[in-house]
Amino acid sequence: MDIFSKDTEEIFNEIKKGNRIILSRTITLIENGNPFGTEILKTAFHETGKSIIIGITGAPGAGKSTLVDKLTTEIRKKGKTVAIIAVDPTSPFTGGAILGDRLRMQKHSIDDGVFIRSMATRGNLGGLASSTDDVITLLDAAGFDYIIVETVGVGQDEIDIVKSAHLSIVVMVPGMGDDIQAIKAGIMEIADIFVINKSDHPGVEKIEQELNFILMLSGKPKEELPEIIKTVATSGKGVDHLFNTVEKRGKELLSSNKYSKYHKELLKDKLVRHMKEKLFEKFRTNVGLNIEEEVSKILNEKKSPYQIAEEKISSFLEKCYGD
Ligand SMILES: Nc1nc2c(ncn2[C@@H]2O[C@H](COP(=O)(O)OP(=O)(O)OP(=O)(O)O)[C@@H](O)[C@H]2O)c(=O)[nH]1
Ligand SMILES: [Mg+2]
Repeated sequence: MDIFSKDTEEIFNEIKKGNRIILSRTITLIENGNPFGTEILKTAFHETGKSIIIGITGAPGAGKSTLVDKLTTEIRKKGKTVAIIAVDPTSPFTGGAILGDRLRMQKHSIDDGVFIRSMATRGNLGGLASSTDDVITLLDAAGFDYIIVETVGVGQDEIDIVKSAHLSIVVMVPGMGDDIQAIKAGIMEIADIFVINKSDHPGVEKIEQELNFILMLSGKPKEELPEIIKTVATSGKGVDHLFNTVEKRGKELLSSNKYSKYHKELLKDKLVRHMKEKLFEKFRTNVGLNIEEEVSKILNEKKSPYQIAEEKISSFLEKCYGD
């Protein structure tokens, strides 16, 4: 089906009916910054605000996908649907995983209640966090009960992505040593749950102590600190506890006015981000901006970024208003 020959209502209806091909194509449009993707989002938007969005982040190979796979099984047992987005994966969704993992994920991929998608668009002008956020919007409107976003590492993009989740899970593994110090900035404030995965490996107590110590430094009362859950994702040990926590938080969220508060906060971010991006895009095309060229002017012609920014903005405004 040629998606461009349909109107946005028709497309969105297909998506709601569970047409996965149309859903995937729409996600591609959003990823590519195609304006038709935005048109579909405009139609879909009024049906958002119902999904529980879970962000899961951690070092490469920490076991995130294996955990997501196990959580998916638990979610499906409750008859709920789930969409999974693996953002910029270091390897295909099941990671460098053994064949067993791949087979397990295949089980989910033929399940109508599960939708899995990888996104690897780092470097796009709009930014990875921003296109991921729009894809979450679409999946929410599509009617998934849970949306799980898996990201690797803890850079600014990941923090931004995890920020647009209701519940953020940070996965660690024993033997991380000093890494725990390195990741504390930024991620500590946004984590709701810490998972110590691979707790079949030595060094679990050490990492737990370090984590507790760092959390204590925040000065928050104990009940406000994120929970620490130990798991062995491969065998499923501890995953039931993790799922119960996730489900409990999800139910609390949906039954309290917290959801609408969260939703409002996320909307503020979305609105500002969208305006910034649209404005910048207009500006960029209007003045024919070539970032590389401007940077070489700074380096070779002794121009400053401040001067160039001012000049470009003045010329943009002149073109807009003829001042
Ligand atoms: N021993 C042990 N191995 C595990 C555990 N969890 C995951 N693994 C293995 O660790 C490897 C990486 O697991 P993934 O689930 O792909 O990890 P990931 O964090 O998604 O990896 P990337 O997406 O590539 O960053 C696989 O071989 C898993 O089978 C665990 O609890 N214990
Ligand atoms: Mg993975």
